[in-house]
Amino acid sequence: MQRVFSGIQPSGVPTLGNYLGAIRNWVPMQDQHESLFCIVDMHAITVFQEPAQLLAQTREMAATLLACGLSPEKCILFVQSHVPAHAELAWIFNCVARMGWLNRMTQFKDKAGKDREAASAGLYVYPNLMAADILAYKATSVPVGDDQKQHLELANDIAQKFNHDYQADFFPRIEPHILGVAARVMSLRDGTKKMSKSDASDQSRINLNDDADTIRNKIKRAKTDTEPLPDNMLGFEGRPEARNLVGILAAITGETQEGVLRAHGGKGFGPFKEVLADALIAHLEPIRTEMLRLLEDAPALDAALRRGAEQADAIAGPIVTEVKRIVGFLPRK
Ligand code: AQP
Repeated sequence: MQRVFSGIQPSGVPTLGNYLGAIRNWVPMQDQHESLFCIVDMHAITVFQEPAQLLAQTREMAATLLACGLSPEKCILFVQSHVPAHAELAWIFNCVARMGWLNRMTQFKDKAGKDREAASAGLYVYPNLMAADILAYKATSVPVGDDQKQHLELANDIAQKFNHDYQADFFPRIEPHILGVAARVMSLRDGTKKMSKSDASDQSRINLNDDADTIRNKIKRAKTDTEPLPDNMLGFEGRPEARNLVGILAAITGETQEGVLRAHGGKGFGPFKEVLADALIAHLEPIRTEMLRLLEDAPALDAALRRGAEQADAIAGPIVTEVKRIVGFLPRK
Protein backbone atom coordinates (compact mmCIF):
# COMPACT_ATOMS: atom_id res chain seq x y z
CA MET A 1 0.00 0.00 0.00
CA GLN A 2 1.27 3.48 -0.87
CA ARG A 3 1.87 5.97 1.90
CA VAL A 4 0.44 9.39 1.03
CA PHE A 5 1.72 12.66 2.50
CA SER A 6 0.57 16.19 1.81
CA GLY A 7 0.72 19.50 3.63
CA ILE A 8 -0.93 22.88 3.77
CA GLN A 9 0.30 26.11 5.37
CA PRO A 10 -1.84 27.82 8.04
CA SER A 11 -0.84 31.12 6.45
CA GLY A 12 -4.42 32.31 6.04
CA VAL A 13 -7.89 30.94 5.44
CA PRO A 14 -7.72 28.16 2.84
CA THR A 15 -8.83 29.31 -0.60
CA LEU A 16 -10.75 27.79 -3.44
CA GLY A 17 -7.30 27.15 -5.00
CA ASN A 18 -6.16 25.08 -2.00
CA TYR A 19 -9.51 23.27 -2.10
CA LEU A 20 -9.60 22.38 -5.80
CA GLY A 21 -5.85 21.85 -6.16
CA ALA A 22 -5.30 19.89 -2.96
CA ILE A 23 -7.84 19.35 -0.15
CA ARG A 24 -10.68 17.98 -2.28
CA ASN A 25 -8.35 15.38 -3.74
CA TRP A 26 -7.13 14.29 -0.32
CA VAL A 27 -10.55 13.12 0.85
CA PRO A 28 -10.87 9.95 -1.30
CA MET A 29 -7.21 9.08 -0.67
CA GLN A 30 -7.79 8.42 3.02
CA ASP A 31 -10.05 5.48 2.04
CA GLN A 32 -7.46 3.92 -0.27
CA HIS A 33 -4.06 4.57 1.32
CA GLU A 34 -2.31 5.15 4.59
CA SER A 35 -2.52 8.95 4.49
CA LEU A 36 -0.85 11.73 6.45
CA PHE A 37 -2.08 15.31 6.14
CA CYS A 38 -0.02 17.96 7.84
CA ILE A 39 -0.70 21.57 8.79
CA VAL A 40 2.74 22.96 8.04
CA ASP A 41 3.16 25.80 10.51
CA MET A 42 6.97 25.71 10.19
CA HIS A 43 6.61 26.47 6.49
CA ALA A 44 4.17 29.28 7.27
CA ILE A 45 6.73 31.24 9.34
CA THR A 46 9.12 31.46 6.38
CA VAL A 47 7.08 34.63 5.88
CA PHE A 48 6.39 36.50 9.15
CA GLN A 49 3.12 35.49 10.80
CA GLU A 50 1.62 37.43 13.65
CA PRO A 51 1.73 34.81 16.52
CA ALA A 52 -1.88 35.06 17.74
CA GLN A 53 -3.06 34.92 14.14
CA LEU A 54 -0.90 31.88 13.34
CA LEU A 55 -2.38 30.05 16.30
CA ALA A 56 -5.94 30.91 15.26
CA GLN A 57 -5.24 30.02 11.63
CA THR A 58 -3.81 26.64 12.63
CA ARG A 59 -7.06 25.68 14.39
CA GLU A 60 -9.07 27.19 11.54
CA MET A 61 -7.14 25.05 9.06
CA ALA A 62 -7.78 21.92 11.11
CA ALA A 63 -11.50 22.72 11.26
CA THR A 64 -11.62 23.36 7.52
CA LEU A 65 -9.86 20.11 6.64
CA LEU A 66 -12.27 18.16 8.84
CA ALA A 67 -15.23 20.06 7.38
CA CYS A 68 -14.03 19.16 3.87
CA GLY A 69 -14.21 15.47 4.79
CA LEU A 70 -10.89 14.41 6.29
CA SER A 71 -11.53 12.04 9.18
CA PRO A 72 -9.10 11.30 12.05
CA GLU A 73 -10.47 7.74 11.93
CA LYS A 74 -9.18 7.31 8.40
CA CYS A 75 -6.08 9.50 8.13
CA ILE A 76 -3.37 11.03 10.31
CA LEU A 77 -4.06 14.76 10.60
CA PHE A 78 -1.46 16.72 12.56
CA VAL A 79 0.58 19.89 13.02
CA GLN A 80 4.15 19.90 11.67
CA SER A 81 5.82 21.57 14.69
CA HIS A 82 4.40 18.84 16.96
CA VAL A 83 6.66 16.22 15.32
CA PRO A 84 10.41 16.96 15.74
CA ALA A 85 11.43 14.61 12.89
CA HIS A 86 10.57 17.32 10.33
CA ALA A 87 13.08 19.86 11.64
CA GLU A 88 15.77 17.26 12.29
CA LEU A 89 15.62 15.74 8.82
CA ALA A 90 15.35 19.20 7.21
CA TRP A 91 18.72 20.13 8.72
CA ILE A 92 20.34 17.03 7.27
CA PHE A 93 18.76 17.86 3.89
CA ASN A 94 20.10 21.43 4.13
CA CYS A 95 23.47 19.74 4.01
CA VAL A 96 22.55 17.45 1.08
CA ALA A 97 20.78 19.92 -1.23
CA ARG A 98 22.97 22.18 -3.40
CA MET A 99 22.68 25.96 -3.58
CA GLY A 100 22.40 25.71 -7.37
CA TRP A 101 19.29 23.54 -7.04
CA LEU A 102 17.60 25.98 -4.68
CA ASN A 103 18.52 28.91 -6.93
CA ARG A 104 16.29 27.44 -9.64
CA MET A 105 13.11 27.32 -7.51
CA THR A 106 10.50 29.58 -9.05
CA GLN A 107 8.37 29.78 -5.90
CA PHE A 108 11.25 31.41 -4.03
CA LYS A 109 11.63 33.94 -6.83
CA ASP A 110 7.86 34.65 -6.79
CA LYS A 111 7.57 34.93 -3.02
CA ALA A 112 10.82 36.81 -2.39
CA GLY A 113 9.87 39.35 -5.06
CA LYS A 114 12.32 42.03 -6.10
CA ASP A 115 14.18 42.27 -2.77
CA ARG A 116 15.67 38.78 -2.45
CA GLU A 117 18.27 39.92 0.06
CA ALA A 118 15.45 40.68 2.50
CA ALA A 119 13.80 37.25 2.21
CA SER A 120 14.25 34.88 5.17
CA ALA A 121 16.79 32.07 4.89
CA GLY A 122 13.85 29.80 5.77
CA LEU A 123 12.03 30.80 2.59
CA TYR A 124 15.12 29.89 0.60
CA VAL A 125 15.46 26.40 2.14
CA TYR A 126 11.68 25.82 2.21
CA PRO A 127 11.96 23.00 -0.39
CA ASN A 128 14.42 21.13 1.86
CA LEU A 129 11.89 21.16 4.71
CA MET A 130 9.22 20.01 2.28
CA ALA A 131 11.46 17.11 1.21
CA ALA A 132 11.91 16.25 4.89
CA ASP A 133 8.14 16.36 5.50
CA ILE A 134 7.62 13.68 2.89
CA LEU A 135 10.70 11.54 3.36
CA ALA A 136 10.46 11.41 7.18
CA TYR A 137 7.56 9.03 6.45
CA LYS A 138 9.12 7.46 3.34
CA ALA A 139 5.90 8.57 1.65
CA THR A 140 5.79 7.71 -2.03
CA SER A 141 2.69 9.54 -3.16
CA VAL A 142 2.24 13.28 -2.77
CA PRO A 143 -0.99 14.88 -3.97
CA VAL A 144 -0.32 18.58 -4.62
CA GLY A 145 -1.34 21.38 -6.93
CA ASP A 146 0.59 21.94 -10.13
CA ASP A 147 2.56 24.78 -8.47
CA GLN A 148 4.43 22.32 -6.23
CA LYS A 149 5.77 20.05 -8.99
CA GLN A 150 9.21 21.67 -9.04
CA HIS A 151 9.61 21.20 -5.28
CA LEU A 152 8.80 17.51 -5.59
CA GLU A 153 11.43 17.09 -8.29
CA LEU A 154 13.91 18.68 -5.90
CA ALA A 155 12.81 16.31 -3.11
CA ASN A 156 13.62 13.38 -5.41
CA ASP A 157 17.02 14.91 -6.21
CA ILE A 158 17.74 15.21 -2.48
CA ALA A 159 16.65 11.61 -1.82
CA GLN A 160 18.83 10.31 -4.65
CA LYS A 161 21.86 12.33 -3.58
CA PHE A 162 21.44 11.14 0.02
CA ASN A 163 21.22 7.50 -1.15
CA HIS A 164 24.26 8.02 -3.38
CA ASP A 165 26.46 9.97 -0.94
CA TYR A 166 25.82 7.57 1.93
CA GLN A 167 25.77 4.44 -0.25
CA ALA A 168 22.38 3.54 1.21
CA ASP A 169 19.32 2.43 -0.68
CA PHE A 170 17.20 4.22 1.90
CA PHE A 171 14.75 6.78 0.50
CA PRO A 172 12.13 5.72 -2.04
CA ARG A 173 11.14 7.65 -5.16
CA ILE A 174 8.27 10.11 -4.69
CA GLU A 175 5.46 10.26 -7.23
CA PRO A 176 3.68 13.61 -7.52
CA HIS A 177 -0.07 13.34 -7.97
CA ILE A 178 -1.16 16.47 -9.76
CA LEU A 179 -4.91 16.06 -9.66
CA GLY A 180 -8.04 17.88 -10.68
CA VAL A 181 -9.39 19.71 -13.72
CA ALA A 182 -8.37 23.02 -12.20
CA ALA A 183 -4.94 21.95 -10.98
CA ARG A 184 -4.05 25.62 -10.72
CA VAL A 185 -6.73 28.14 -9.82
CA MET A 186 -5.76 31.69 -10.72
CA SER A 187 -6.37 35.01 -8.97
CA LEU A 188 -9.74 36.66 -9.59
CA ARG A 189 -7.90 39.96 -10.15
CA ASP A 190 -5.18 38.68 -12.49
CA GLY A 191 -5.59 35.48 -14.50
CA THR A 192 -1.82 35.04 -14.83
CA LYS A 193 -1.18 34.87 -11.06
CA LYS A 194 -2.18 31.92 -8.88
CA MET A 195 -4.93 32.35 -6.30
CA SER A 196 -3.15 32.59 -2.95
CA LYS A 197 -4.34 32.80 0.67
CA SER A 198 -1.68 35.40 1.45
CA ASP A 199 -2.34 37.69 -1.54
CA ALA A 200 -2.71 41.28 -0.30
CA SER A 201 -6.10 41.60 -2.01
CA ASP A 202 -8.99 39.66 -0.46
CA GLN A 203 -10.85 40.23 -3.75
CA SER A 204 -8.30 38.02 -5.53
CA ARG A 205 -9.59 34.85 -3.89
CA ILE A 206 -12.57 32.91 -2.57
CA ASN A 207 -11.91 31.92 1.05
CA LEU A 208 -13.56 28.74 2.29
CA ASN A 209 -15.17 30.79 5.09
CA ASP A 210 -16.67 33.42 2.75
CA ASP A 211 -20.45 33.68 3.10
CA ALA A 212 -22.82 33.56 0.13
CA ASP A 213 -22.97 37.35 -0.37
CA THR A 214 -19.18 37.67 -0.27
CA ILE A 215 -18.75 34.90 -2.82
CA ARG A 216 -21.34 36.47 -5.14
CA ASN A 217 -19.70 39.90 -4.88
CA LYS A 218 -16.20 38.60 -5.48
CA ILE A 219 -17.31 36.67 -8.58
CA LYS A 220 -19.28 39.68 -9.84
CA ARG A 221 -16.17 41.86 -9.50
CA ALA A 222 -13.75 39.25 -10.89
CA LYS A 223 -11.66 40.65 -13.73
CA THR A 224 -12.80 39.69 -17.23
CA ASP A 225 -12.47 41.09 -20.74
CA THR A 226 -15.27 42.59 -22.83
CA GLU A 227 -15.70 39.72 -25.33
CA PRO A 228 -18.38 37.05 -24.83
CA LEU A 229 -17.24 33.60 -23.67
CA PRO A 230 -15.56 31.57 -26.42
CA ASP A 231 -17.32 28.45 -27.71
CA ASN A 232 -14.20 26.29 -27.83
CA MET A 233 -10.92 25.90 -25.97
CA LEU A 234 -8.86 27.62 -28.70
CA GLY A 235 -10.79 30.79 -27.87
CA PHE A 236 -8.98 30.99 -24.49
CA GLU A 237 -5.81 32.17 -26.24
CA GLY A 238 -4.77 35.46 -24.60
CA ARG A 239 -7.79 35.33 -22.24
CA PRO A 240 -6.47 33.95 -18.92
CA GLU A 241 -9.39 35.30 -16.86
CA ALA A 242 -11.99 33.60 -19.08
CA ARG A 243 -10.01 30.36 -18.90
CA ASN A 244 -9.82 30.59 -15.11
CA LEU A 245 -13.53 31.18 -14.51
CA VAL A 246 -14.53 28.40 -16.90
CA GLY A 247 -11.96 26.11 -15.22
CA ILE A 248 -13.45 26.85 -11.80
CA LEU A 249 -17.02 26.09 -12.93
CA ALA A 250 -15.86 22.87 -14.57
CA ALA A 251 -13.98 21.77 -11.44
CA ILE A 252 -16.78 22.59 -9.04
CA THR A 253 -19.54 20.93 -11.11
CA GLY A 254 -17.50 17.96 -12.34
CA GLU A 255 -18.17 19.04 -15.94
CA THR A 256 -15.39 19.25 -18.56
CA GLN A 257 -14.24 22.71 -19.71
CA GLU A 258 -15.48 21.81 -23.22
CA GLY A 259 -18.88 20.98 -21.70
CA VAL A 260 -19.00 24.33 -19.89
CA LEU A 261 -18.16 26.10 -23.15
CA ARG A 262 -20.87 24.17 -25.02
CA ALA A 263 -23.41 25.37 -22.46
CA HIS A 264 -22.19 28.96 -22.05
CA GLY A 265 -20.08 29.83 -25.14
CA GLY A 266 -21.24 33.07 -26.80
CA LYS A 267 -22.85 34.38 -23.57
CA GLY A 268 -21.63 37.52 -21.82
CA PHE A 269 -19.80 37.27 -18.51
CA GLY A 270 -22.76 38.75 -16.55
CA PRO A 271 -25.06 35.71 -16.75
CA PHE A 272 -22.12 33.28 -16.63
CA LYS A 273 -20.93 34.80 -13.35
CA GLU A 274 -24.41 34.28 -11.85
CA VAL A 275 -24.23 30.57 -12.70
CA LEU A 276 -20.69 30.34 -11.33
CA ALA A 277 -21.57 32.11 -8.07
CA ASP A 278 -24.62 29.84 -7.57
CA ALA A 279 -22.50 26.72 -8.10
CA LEU A 280 -19.78 27.91 -5.72
CA ILE A 281 -22.24 28.87 -2.99
CA ALA A 282 -24.07 25.53 -3.23
CA HIS A 283 -20.78 23.67 -2.95
CA LEU A 284 -19.00 25.73 -0.29
CA GLU A 285 -21.81 26.73 2.08
CA PRO A 286 -22.06 23.31 3.83
CA ILE A 287 -18.26 23.31 4.34
CA ARG A 288 -18.38 26.76 5.91
CA THR A 289 -21.23 25.82 8.24
CA GLU A 290 -19.43 22.69 9.46
CA MET A 291 -16.12 24.57 9.87
CA LEU A 292 -17.80 27.18 12.10
CA ARG A 293 -19.42 24.42 14.17
CA LEU A 294 -16.09 22.63 14.71
CA LEU A 295 -14.34 25.87 15.68
CA GLU A 296 -16.72 26.27 18.61
CA ASP A 297 -14.96 23.35 20.37
CA ALA A 298 -11.24 24.22 20.35
CA PRO A 299 -10.27 21.58 23.01
CA ALA A 300 -11.76 18.80 20.85
CA LEU A 301 -9.84 20.08 17.80
CA ASP A 302 -6.59 20.26 19.78
CA ALA A 303 -7.10 16.73 21.13
CA ALA A 304 -7.63 15.37 17.60
CA LEU A 305 -4.40 17.08 16.46
CA ARG A 306 -2.50 15.70 19.45
CA ARG A 307 -3.58 12.16 18.61
CA GLY A 308 -2.51 12.75 15.01
CA ALA A 309 0.94 13.93 16.14
CA GLU A 310 1.43 10.80 18.24
CA GLN A 311 0.62 8.58 15.26
CA ALA A 312 2.90 10.62 12.98
CA ASP A 313 5.72 10.50 15.53
CA ALA A 314 5.48 6.71 15.73
CA ILE A 315 6.22 6.47 11.98
CA ALA A 316 8.76 9.27 11.52
CA GLY A 317 10.76 8.79 14.76
CA PRO A 318 12.35 5.42 13.80
CA ILE A 319 12.98 6.56 10.19
CA VAL A 320 14.88 9.66 11.32
CA THR A 321 16.81 7.65 13.94
CA GLU A 322 17.96 5.40 11.10
CA VAL A 323 18.92 8.43 8.97
CA LYS A 324 21.09 9.72 11.84
CA ARG A 325 22.79 6.34 12.10
CA ILE A 326 23.48 6.32 8.34
CA VAL A 327 24.93 9.83 8.52
CA GLY A 328 27.27 8.77 11.35
CA PHE A 329 25.81 10.67 14.29
CA LEU A 330 26.70 9.08 17.63
CA PRO A 331 23.56 7.36 18.98
CA ARG A 332 22.21 8.86 22.20
CA LYS A 333 21.64 5.38 23.64
N1 AQP B 1 -4.14 28.52 -6.72
C1 AQP B 1 -3.97 27.22 -6.49
N2 AQP B 1 -4.47 26.33 -7.35
C2 AQP B 1 -4.32 25.00 -7.12
N3 AQP B 1 -3.70 24.49 -6.04
C3 AQP B 1 -3.19 25.35 -5.16
N4 AQP B 1 -2.53 25.18 -4.01
C4 AQP B 1 -2.22 26.39 -3.47
N5 AQP B 1 -2.70 27.37 -4.27
C5 AQP B 1 -3.29 26.76 -5.32
C6 AQP B 1 -2.22 23.87 -3.43
O1 AQP B 1 -2.63 23.91 -2.08
C7 AQP B 1 -1.77 23.05 -1.33
C8 AQP B 1 -1.37 23.75 -0.07
O2 AQP B 1 -0.64 24.90 -0.37
P1 AQP B 1 0.22 25.59 0.75
O3 AQP B 1 -0.67 26.15 1.76
O4 AQP B 1 1.22 24.64 1.25
O5 AQP B 1 1.05 26.69 0.04
P2 AQP B 1 0.91 27.48 -1.27
O6 AQP B 1 0.98 26.56 -2.45
O7 AQP B 1 1.94 28.56 -1.23
O8 AQP B 1 -0.56 28.06 -1.15
P3 AQP B 1 -1.02 29.55 -1.02
O9 AQP B 1 -2.49 29.52 -0.87
O10 AQP B 1 -0.46 30.34 -2.15
O11 AQP B 1 -0.39 29.96 0.35
P4 AQP B 1 0.51 31.20 0.67
O12 AQP B 1 -0.27 32.39 0.22
O13 AQP B 1 0.75 31.18 2.12
O14 AQP B 1 1.78 31.02 -0.12
C9 AQP B 1 -0.57 22.70 -2.21
O15 AQP B 1 -0.72 21.36 -2.62
C10 AQP B 1 -0.72 23.62 -3.37
O16 AQP B 1 -0.28 23.01 -4.57
